[in-house]
Amino acid sequence: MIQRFCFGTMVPTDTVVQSITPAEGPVPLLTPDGDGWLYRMAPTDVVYGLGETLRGINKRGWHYTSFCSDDPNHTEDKVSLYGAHNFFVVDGGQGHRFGVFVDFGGRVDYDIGYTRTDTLRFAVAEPNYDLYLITGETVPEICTQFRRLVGRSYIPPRWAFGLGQSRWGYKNAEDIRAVVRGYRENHLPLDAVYLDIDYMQDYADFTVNPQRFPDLAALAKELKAQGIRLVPIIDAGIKKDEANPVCREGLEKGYYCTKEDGTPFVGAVWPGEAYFADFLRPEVRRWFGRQYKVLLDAGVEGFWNDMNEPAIFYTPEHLAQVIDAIGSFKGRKMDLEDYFSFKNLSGSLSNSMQDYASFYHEVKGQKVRHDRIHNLYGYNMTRAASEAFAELRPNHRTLIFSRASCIGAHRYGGIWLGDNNAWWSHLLQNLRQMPGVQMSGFLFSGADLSGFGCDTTPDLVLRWLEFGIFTPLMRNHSALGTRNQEYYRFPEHLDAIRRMLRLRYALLPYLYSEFVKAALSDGMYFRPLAFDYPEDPQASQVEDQLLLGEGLMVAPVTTQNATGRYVYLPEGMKMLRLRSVEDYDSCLLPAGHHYLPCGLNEVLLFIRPGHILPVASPADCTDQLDTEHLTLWHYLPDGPASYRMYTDDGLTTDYDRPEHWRILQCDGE
Ligand code: MIG
Repeated sequence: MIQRFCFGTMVPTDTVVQSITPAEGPVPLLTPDGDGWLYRMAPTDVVYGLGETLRGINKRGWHYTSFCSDDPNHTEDKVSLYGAHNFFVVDGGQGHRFGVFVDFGGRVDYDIGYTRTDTLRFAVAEPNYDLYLITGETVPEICTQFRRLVGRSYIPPRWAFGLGQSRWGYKNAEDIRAVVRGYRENHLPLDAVYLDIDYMQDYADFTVNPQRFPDLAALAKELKAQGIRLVPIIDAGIKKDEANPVCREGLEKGYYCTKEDGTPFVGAVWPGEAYFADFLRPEVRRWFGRQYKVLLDAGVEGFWNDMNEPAIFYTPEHLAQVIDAIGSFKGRKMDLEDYFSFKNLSGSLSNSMQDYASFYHEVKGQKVRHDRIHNLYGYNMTRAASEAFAELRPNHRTLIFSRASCIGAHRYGGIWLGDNNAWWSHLLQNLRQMPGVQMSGFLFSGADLSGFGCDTTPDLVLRWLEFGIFTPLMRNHSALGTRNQEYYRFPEHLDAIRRMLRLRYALLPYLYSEFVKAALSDGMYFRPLAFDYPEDPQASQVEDQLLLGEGLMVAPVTTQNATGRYVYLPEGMKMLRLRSVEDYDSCLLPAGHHYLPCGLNEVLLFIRPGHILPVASPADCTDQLDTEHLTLWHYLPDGPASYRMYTDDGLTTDYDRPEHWRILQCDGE
């Protein structure tokens, strides 16, 4: 059951798609407490959700803030990342399970047993929001009710499930060709190469640098012939340059966010001083979205939207203040206090609350200050692109995923988890972040494999890949200046890497089917163990394994130098220890704890009883995948069963046609 409680007059978020009559009277389960709500947790209560946040699958024991933030240092002390996902579920066992969704575009703070171990408290920045309380028998059922409330998740084209190679630093067409050669010459599968900001002319959106990429359309065509797509980045800020027709049109039509005095707001990002389109207005979304056409016309079929929290390096006003303040230290004798405030001055420039409170949007005719709807910005940038794709290429899927997001954006695109580091702890963090983002509807998601920042190591590349082959978005991406980490750069592990990549492609019939099932049924592709084994108290303790689709469990090794790991099995399963799709050993394991050896070139995969896994022959790209001739892996202790497999052209949007489903029978022999 879903109950809706309305407070004040909220700025519309367009997140909820069902109309629910507001309930009267007190909110059950929660106690009002000033600007927020309290819930007293029992010692065994587990809290799931809050989307893209750090720390555990169980969110207890820390505090979190929903306020989309560009912070490239994902350390344990941080409270916000790029997404703002205000949905969580309290699992207090049978009869004590409920979900909460705060429908609000501004800041929300959560204290989940941080101040007091037994107390959950959340507070909303202003008294204008809708609160949804969802009760149900099981956690998955509560999550599904929530997802119905907010609408069906985005489904990307099938090729987006292939490997993508990215790096901030590919400068020109030759760099891109070299990457493709590196993959193809080494017989490594690949479906996409990403273009980071250097493809643009002076970092201006919707331009292509003619020296570096003299003929993007020809390049796209040349790569497509090898089964590879180009995926360019689009940044939120529009370069301030009146010679640029896009910039000029936005100015003429008054499409940019404005300052108090009504003039366009300017903030500096990669293109230098930039304007920020007011994506909350439908006509602005339509205008911005249509700009993607110039790249679509060049044969591009996918995009990633960046810097849309929005990230702002500085504003001219704030910069002038800081320069003045720094200047005031000249000739003065500094005491320590002065020294520290001096030192902090330049650091205070980026992504500052002062700047976020200095510009305005127009929402349904009303002037609204940015910080009140901050979390809707990236959401509506992605929506702009997605709405335009639907118009420009009707019935066609275009890949789009974003850095900033808010629930609602899950209908329009996927997300990636932003600037992680090449740290073992971030491999584990990647796993732990998946259930939260999936609960919020972002099924198409994944982290930068091998790590974005810092120099990676060959063993981390391989171990991260051994988890990455299961994530819907599988993209290797790295920052400027870090060690090169394309999969062909590690001769020592080339064979193992090739086998792992080929394994991903072989598993695609299952991975793609389970993804589409999750999208069409408002379910989850990745789930914590306790979602399916609610009666097992051990299951909720597991923070380093996930259920994948209906029939599998994954348990990656996330520790450097480990040659195996402990795995918890809530029930007996068949374990596959895979070196490749052709080379593996398997055994039946009873429920309980097991220490399982797993060499650097191996991955552990568990088939749940009664389940079947269709496996294809590996291919060099998704377009070449043969989904007709399949091998069925299975664990059928109770006799024959069948698998419902989803296949379609991978490109059009009529997902609901019954002929897309095939029933694969298996007698268990
Ligand atoms: O300020 O475009 O998260 O993936 O490579 C950094 C350069 C801007 C941040 C993104 C990252 C991307 C980088 N961008």
